[in-house]
Amino acid sequence: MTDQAPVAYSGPERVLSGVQPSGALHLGNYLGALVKFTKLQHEMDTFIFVADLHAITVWQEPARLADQVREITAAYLASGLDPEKATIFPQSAVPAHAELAWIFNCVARLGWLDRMTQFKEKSGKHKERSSVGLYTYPVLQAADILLYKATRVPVGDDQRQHLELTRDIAAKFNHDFGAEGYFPLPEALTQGPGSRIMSLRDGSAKMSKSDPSDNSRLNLLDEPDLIAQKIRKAKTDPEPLPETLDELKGRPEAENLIGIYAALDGRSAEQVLAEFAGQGFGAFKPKLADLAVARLGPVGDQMRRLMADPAEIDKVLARGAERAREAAAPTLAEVRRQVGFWGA
Ligand code: AQP
Repeated sequence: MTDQAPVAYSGPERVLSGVQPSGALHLGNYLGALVKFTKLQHEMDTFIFVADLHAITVWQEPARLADQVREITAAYLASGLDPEKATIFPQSAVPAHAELAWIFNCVARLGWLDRMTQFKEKSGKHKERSSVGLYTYPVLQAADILLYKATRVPVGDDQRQHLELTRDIAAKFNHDFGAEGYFPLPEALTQGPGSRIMSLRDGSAKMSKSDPSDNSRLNLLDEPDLIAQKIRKAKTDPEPLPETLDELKGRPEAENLIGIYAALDGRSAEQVLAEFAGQGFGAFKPKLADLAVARLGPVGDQMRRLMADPAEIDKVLARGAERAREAAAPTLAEVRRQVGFWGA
């Protein structure tokens, strides 16, 4: 170990992210992740995986898992990811993720993981019954990212703390193994109006796949009637919409619906308020429903078309897995050498 100042990473910019095949994709996943992936693929080398190793940190029905992987892939393609531009692959098809995660388990400190709020939320009151995988989930996430030396990670706001942990692991690995500048310290791309979509039933809770109430979320595969019905039933308050964002403070449900409108329409929340100020939710909700149906309807339709031909999806995944294995191999070989493994 040395006391010299860290050397900055000087490799190319690369994007990496993924979504777990652990249930129906919703508007939060779409705006917080998928839309960003699609944009970034035109700007730099992009790796997007289906996080099946992460998904099994909680029980997944074995007979359904492969189909769930195909469904997420269909959502990627329907959102505009192009397999000629982005490398799209199942995480479990690249064993180097798990191997690097083990090495990082030996770099990360227990105290770092003890601070992770997502584990606390997901394990709830029965921490001792959670899988060990759920606890070390963010270490696997660090391996996913650093295996490809990704510098940009488009994720929802809820992942910010995990990205900080990835940076800590990268810095400690670089320092401990005398490999300053070897791993980049990746940046979480959490900006943008869609980065924190809240439940339609409770403006203080994240829209989430695991919320028991289906009315809390808009799923990408919901039919137009259901989308409109869920928006009609969304919790609100009796006040009309104000002119400024400041006046929305303390009205989480109203703030969320304005944020959703803005994100779906590619506008700022201020611009949306300028249009609807003074109006009540009776006027605003039908407009929001029309917009949501216009944006999500075609994505759902395209997903259904793609899912009708699983063999085509499998071809995309197999090609992507081959490319990902090739990209991952040099990093893992170098890390094995840095750690000092026999034969490396
Ligand atoms: N509500 C959200 N708003 C914005 N972004 C969100 N993401 C998730 N929920 C929201 C982002 O979607 C990406 C994929 O998420 P994931 O499936 O890998 O994990 P997750 O965060 O656990 O997703 P869910 O839907 O909330 O599932 P559960 O119910 O299991 O917790 C990530 O980039 C995430 O930030």
